[in-house]
Amino acid sequence: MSEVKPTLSREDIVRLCERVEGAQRRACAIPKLTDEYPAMSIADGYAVQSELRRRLIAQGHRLIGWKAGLTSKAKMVQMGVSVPSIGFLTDRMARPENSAISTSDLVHPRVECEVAFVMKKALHGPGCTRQDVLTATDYVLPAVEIIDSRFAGFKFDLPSVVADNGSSARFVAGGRARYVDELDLRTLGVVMEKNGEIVALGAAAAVLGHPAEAIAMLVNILAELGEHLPAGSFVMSGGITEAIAVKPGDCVTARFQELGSVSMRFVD
Ligand code: OOG
Ligand code: MG
Repeated sequence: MSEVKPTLSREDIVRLCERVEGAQRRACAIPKLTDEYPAMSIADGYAVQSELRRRLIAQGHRLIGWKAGLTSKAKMVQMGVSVPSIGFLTDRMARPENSAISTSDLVHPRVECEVAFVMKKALHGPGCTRQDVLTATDYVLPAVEIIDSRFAGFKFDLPSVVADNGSSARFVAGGRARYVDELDLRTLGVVMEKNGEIVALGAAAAVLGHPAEAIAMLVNILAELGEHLPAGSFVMSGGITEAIAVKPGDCVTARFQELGSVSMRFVD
């Protein structure tokens, strides 16, 4: 994020936040925000996201962590956006392993495999490094994120997707938790299966060379927003492969080397 200060007025930020919040609640697609506000900046996107976070917390949602997004080449190519971003995660987005996940409250869900970090120490940017992240990490575990852009056709630009909280919708963490010093997080392989067929595969180095790099990036963006990463946070480092569309009836299993697997099925 180069420009920290929003360019839009407070009224416009609130208006855009209400639009995104309504689309999330009703699970209906809306045009990307830059159609009406072509000059909207990335900082404006984060101002809308921060307002959304404030409102959800005021409604009783609990902030449990953060996510990095657009951190792999596969994701950047798929979405046509070349800059990583961050979003927040709440307790209401979490789903248990092996559960049935409803799609009736989602627009056009997609799944992606991610390495999740659980922090034992707080991290503050700027200047946070991969090594700082590894030292502050309690353990890692495998996760599947279910993203759901609120924008028509799953098409957006960076300011719009940041305002939409990085398409965050649901996530499932599980498998086997491991300490980072027992693993090589670069060569860690992942295979995603849908209905028994392999639909995507990759290695975690696809995420900025090393997934801890994505967490460092996230901490440094948090610093620009005047925030930090508290101890105990659950943080997803970004999709390793492109995201895969799912519909009711689909069963998904993500198999991670060393970390076990995470499964779920999708229902109406
Ligand atoms: C934006 C969210 C990106 C990831 O892991 O890269 C993301 C999107 O693709 O809709 O969560
Ligand atoms: Mg993701």
